[in-house]
This record gives sequence, structure tokens and C-alpha cells, in this order.
Amino acid sequence: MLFGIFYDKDLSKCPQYQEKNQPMLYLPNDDPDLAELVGNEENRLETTLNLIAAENHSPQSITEVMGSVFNTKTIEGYPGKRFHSGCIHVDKVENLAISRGKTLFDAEYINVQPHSGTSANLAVYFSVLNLGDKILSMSLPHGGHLSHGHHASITSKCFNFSHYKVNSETQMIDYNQVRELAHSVKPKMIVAGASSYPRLIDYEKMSRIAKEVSAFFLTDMAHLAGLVAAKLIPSPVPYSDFVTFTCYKTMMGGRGGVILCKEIFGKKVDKAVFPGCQGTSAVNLIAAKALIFKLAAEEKFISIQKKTIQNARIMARILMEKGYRVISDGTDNHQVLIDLTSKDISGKSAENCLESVGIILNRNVVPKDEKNPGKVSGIRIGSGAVSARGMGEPQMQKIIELMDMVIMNQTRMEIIKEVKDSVLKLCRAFPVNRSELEYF
Ligand code: DSN
Repeated sequence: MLFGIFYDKDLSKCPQYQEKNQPMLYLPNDDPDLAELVGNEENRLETTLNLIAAENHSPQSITEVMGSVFNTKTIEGYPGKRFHSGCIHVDKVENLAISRGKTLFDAEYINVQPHSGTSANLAVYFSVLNLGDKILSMSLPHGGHLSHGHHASITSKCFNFSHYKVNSETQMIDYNQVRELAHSVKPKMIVAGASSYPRLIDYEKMSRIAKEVSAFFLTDMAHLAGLVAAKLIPSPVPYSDFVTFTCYKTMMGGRGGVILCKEIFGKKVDKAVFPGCQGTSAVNLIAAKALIFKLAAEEKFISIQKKTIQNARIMARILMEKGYRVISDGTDNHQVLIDLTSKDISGKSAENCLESVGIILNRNVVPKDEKNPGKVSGIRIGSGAVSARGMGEPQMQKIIELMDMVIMNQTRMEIIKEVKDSVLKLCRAFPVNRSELEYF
């Protein structure tokens, strides 16, 4: 295990944990309160089912490299052209991340310095656009992301966004609507990609529309990067001027963002990241990126990604069999979106009830949502973390059964208790066990 402090007595008796547990050496002395919180979080991860589509379990080696001495190095600029000395090793780290990332995604150019997906998107916007330029992207309630011009995001203060929506019947992107909007708005950039959209995106079609109106084409594949790296779903790279992603969702690699782009935009992107939008980047995170780009080419990573897609499909099917309204009637990726309007429970209440039994997911706005933004009508499920634990079809069936029991019996304490016990049993049968991560 990662840090090895367990406060759950039953868990600490489990031989797998005893064997793998390496206690933290220094934190318990320096800050016992914080050490306890770290232990508690370890315990929470072990004893709950993580269905948050924007999270995953990472290999232990990722955590090791993120906590390594690379955390202390200040870098400004790029390998060979830094503003501080002492970069002999960190230059090699960044070059490794660059060459592995380019190979993995078959990209002409890569920048591995963004702190996050939002930083990556901001840098892309600023690389080729001027303040106030028009951008066409997906509406957030229909699946888009905050950094695609939501009114609460700085992106909307800097650029002039218009939004396309999903078709109200199919809940899928209506490419005719995108084309009509593109021709009427005449944006300088079109953005594809989403935070909660369970279907494949036709990148070729989107890029054609962008060409028709002479717009740049950015794809934000933050949620999908692991599935793309494993070559299980189409890659946006051949069709996009820019592709951004984060490394901690399906990619399983820790925090931080990445920009891929066509060679001709490389210098502009580099300038927009540093010094444009960021100062020094985080070398420990760049090292983690280099590591996950290596691991992602291995069969074990690919098999987790395969399972991730299979498990999401299984959950969507069972939910529909149980009478749930699954947005777009299924999924092509790791996400399942559920509209709970007919179930007499808001997304917020479902999230809370499910958390109380150890099933962790997030409420989500669904297309044409009529509840207020705090409550919302839907929930979003991701299959990444449970697949990384080695769970398969029987466990997906069980998870949906347990979720359904909670949603249909919110006030029956005996049922809630029964579900809680079942969740714990399932978690113990499939430990996170990150030091072993036998699939890496
Ligand atoms: N984009 C947010 C999400 O999908 O939950 C966080 O990464």
C-alpha cells in the first residue's frame, strides 16, 4: 500500500495489507494530524466503490515519482533553454515525456507542462486567438466542460463563446446544428470534447465543419485519453489542430494536463503555456506523465481500458433493464449518465444516499434539466476505478443492484445497512492494493 496507515481494524488484519503496507516514515512525526488524514483517505478508497468518471486508481509507481525529489525543482522554459541551472536531469525527464507522449498518441508536437486540463485549454485558446475572439463549443448542461466557456469560468471572460447542444431525442451531438451554428457564428475556433458525454464523437465531421468556416479545431479528450491511448476508440489526433487531456481520469497517471498539436502550432503553444499562462511547471508531474506514457503502451494497461468500456456497457444495460433512463440509451466509453427524473429522487439526494453506503459518484446535470443547479436530475457513473480494481461483469451487476436498492429504499434503514455491508464485502474482495497493481 501507498502509505500504510490503516485505521479500520478489520482491514489491518487482512494479510494483503499487512504484507504490502510500508508505514510512512516522516509524516507521522512531523504532522500526526495530517498523517491520520492520509491514512483515513487510504481507508476510504479501499472501503468504497469509486464510480466518479473523472477519477481512477493509479499505479504505486506514479505516486512514488510524484512524491520524488523532482517535486523540488524549479523550471522555467523548455529542455535546453531554461532560466535556472541544475536542469541536467529534469531536461531528460521532460524529453522522455515528450518523446513517449508523441509516440503513444502519434502526435506531431506535444507540450507536457500544463498544470491541468483547464490550463491546457486556456493555453490553446491564447496560442492562436485574440481576446474576445469567437469560439463554438458544447454547452455544459449538454456535456461540455467549464473551461469550454461556462459563464463561471475565466475562459468566458476572455473569449466570446457560443454553444451547441445535443439532439433532444437522441441526446447525441447534432452535427447539422453544429454546422448551422458554425456558419452563422463564424467562430475562430471549434471545440469538441466533453465532461459528460457517453458517446463517440465524429472528429472527422467536426474538423470538416471547422475547415468550412476556417476555424481552428480543438478536441478536449480529458475523459477519454486512456481509451484513446489503448486504441480502443477513435483518436482525435489526426483530425484536430490541438488535442488537450488530463492524466488522472481513464489515463490513470496522476494530475496534470497535456497539449498535443500539429507541428506548425508547436512554438505558439509553448509560448502560450510558458510564459503565457504559467510560470514554473511541476517536474514531478511531468515525470509521472513520462511514466504513464510508458505503461500505457503495455498489454496490462490496455486490458484495463478494455474492461473499462465493457463494464460501462454492462452497467448501462442493466440500468435500462431495471427501468432507468440512461442518457442516449447506452455508452461507447467509460461513462453512463442516468436521468433520475422518473425515480422521485434528485441527483443530489441520490449522490448523498449512495455515499452513505460507500458508493461514490457525482450528481450531474442532464440535457433539458428542470431541477435547480444545486440539485440536478441526474447522476454520472464512470467505470474506470472499479475496472482498475479488477472487477468485471458479476461485480457490475451487483453494483447496479445495490445502487437500485438504495435509490428505491432511501428511508429503509435495514436495506441501507444491508447495502453498506455488501459494498464493504465487494471492496475487500477487490482491494485497490496499489503497490501490487498486478496489472502493471
Ligand atoms: N471535468 C471534471 C469532471 O469531469 O468531473 C473534473 O475533471
